[in-house]
Amino acid sequence: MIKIKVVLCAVMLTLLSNITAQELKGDELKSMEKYGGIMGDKGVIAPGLRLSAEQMKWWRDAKFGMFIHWGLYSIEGKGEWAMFNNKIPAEEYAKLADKFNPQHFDANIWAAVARNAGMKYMVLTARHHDGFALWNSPSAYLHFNSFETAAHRDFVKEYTAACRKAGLAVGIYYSPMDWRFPGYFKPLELAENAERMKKQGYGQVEELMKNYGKIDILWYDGGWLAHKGKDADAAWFWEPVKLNRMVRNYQPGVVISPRSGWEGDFQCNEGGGKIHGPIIDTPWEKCLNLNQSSWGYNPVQNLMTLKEIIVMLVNTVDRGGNMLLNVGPDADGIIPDTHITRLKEVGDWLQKYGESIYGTQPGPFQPVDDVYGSVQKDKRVYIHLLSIKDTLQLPLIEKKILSCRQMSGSPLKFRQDKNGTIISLDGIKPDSVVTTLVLETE
Ligand code: FHN
Repeated sequence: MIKIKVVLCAVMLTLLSNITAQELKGDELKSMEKYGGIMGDKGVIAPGLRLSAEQMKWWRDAKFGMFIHWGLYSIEGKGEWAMFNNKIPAEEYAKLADKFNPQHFDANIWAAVARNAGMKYMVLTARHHDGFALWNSPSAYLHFNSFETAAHRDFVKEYTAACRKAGLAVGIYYSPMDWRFPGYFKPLELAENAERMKKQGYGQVEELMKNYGKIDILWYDGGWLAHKGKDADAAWFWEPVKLNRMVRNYQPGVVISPRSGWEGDFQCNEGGGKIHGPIIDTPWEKCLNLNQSSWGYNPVQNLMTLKEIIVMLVNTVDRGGNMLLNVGPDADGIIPDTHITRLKEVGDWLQKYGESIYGTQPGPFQPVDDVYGSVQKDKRVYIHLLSIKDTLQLPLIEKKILSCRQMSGSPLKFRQDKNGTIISLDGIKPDSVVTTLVLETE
C-alpha cells in the first residue's frame, strides 16, 4: 500500500510540475487538480441513470473532439478565471457584456476548423463560472446573457446548427456554479442566495436540454462549492440525480460528464499531464489546452507541438480514452490562425492514420509507457510506436498474425511463437510524428 502511495505522489508531483508550467495558481489550480491527471472521484451513483455501452458506442468511436472556451473573459484575454483571479466585482464585470458584440462570430467556421482537424464532436462553454450565458436564457440571473445584452444573439442556437450542418456531434458545457452569488461561497450561511443560484442552474439546464434540438454531450463543470473539495461533495446541494433525471427526460441519450456531482457517463482526466499506465476499462476523456496559456482566449501563444498532440492522442486512445482539445477564440469569435494551422496538421495526420484511431478498441496488448500502445478493429491490430529499436517484442496473443507492415510503408519481418511475437524494425523509416504498424490477423 505504501508503494502505491509513493507512486501516486510521484504521479501528482509530475502533474503539478506540468500544471504549474501552465501558470495556474490558487483556486484555479485547485479547480484543475480535481481532475488533474488522475481520474476524478466518482460522484454519487444512481441505478439506471448511466447510458448503456451501446448508447456510448458512438462517443467512444469518435475519439477526438474540440473544446471551445468562449465568453466575456475572451475580451480581457487573461483566461476564463479573470473575474475571480483579479477580484473584479460582479457589477464591474457585468459591464463587459456591453462590449461583447462579436461581428465576426461564425460557428460554421469553428465547425470547419474542427472537421479539418479530424474532430468528431464539439463542446462549447454555454456558460462558465462568471455567469454569462451565450443563449436566450430567461432563467439567467439579472438577464446576464448574450441575447439581452449588446450582442442580441443566441450563440448557442447558431453553434448547435453549425455543428449539425458540419456532421459534428453537439456538445454543451455548463457550469452550475456562478461567482456572482455570495451563496456560492457560503452555501450554508447564505442558503437563500445559494438556492437562487441553484434555481438558475436548474432553469438553464432545462432551457439548454429543451430548446436546442438533440444535444449529444452535456459537459458539466464546477459542481464544487466555495472552491472546496470535489464536485461529488456538493451533491447534497445540487441534487445531481434529480437534475440529470430531468436532463434524461429531454435528452435520453445525451452523454453526461462526471462534474455535476453524479458519477456521469465517463471519467475526466484534465490538463497537459502525461498519460501512462494500463488500459482503462471505463469510458474516459482527456481534456487539455492547445494553447497551454489558458482555456479562454490568451494572446500569449504557447501551443502544443504536432508531435505532443499526436503522442497525447495515441497514448489516450491506446488506453481506451477520448481526447477533447481546447481552443479559445478571441472576443470577436475568431480562432487564432496559429491554432487553425496546428489543428490542420493534426487533421492531415488523421487523414493518413485515422483508421488506427477512430472506431478502435484498446489492446490486445497492454501499453508499454514510452515504447508502444495498441488498438484493434475487426481483424487488424495497430501498434503506435513511441520509440524504435531494432526489434519490437510483443506478448503472446491468441490471434494468429498473418502479416505485418508499417502503415505508411513496406512489410516487416516478424516471428510469432509460443512466447509471443518479435517484429524486426531494422531499417524501418520512422514516421515524422508517431510510427504506426498494422498487423493483419486471422
Ligand atoms: O475551472 C474550470 C476551468 O476554467 C476550465 O473550464 C476547465 C476545463 O475542463 N475546467 C475547470 C477546471 O477543472
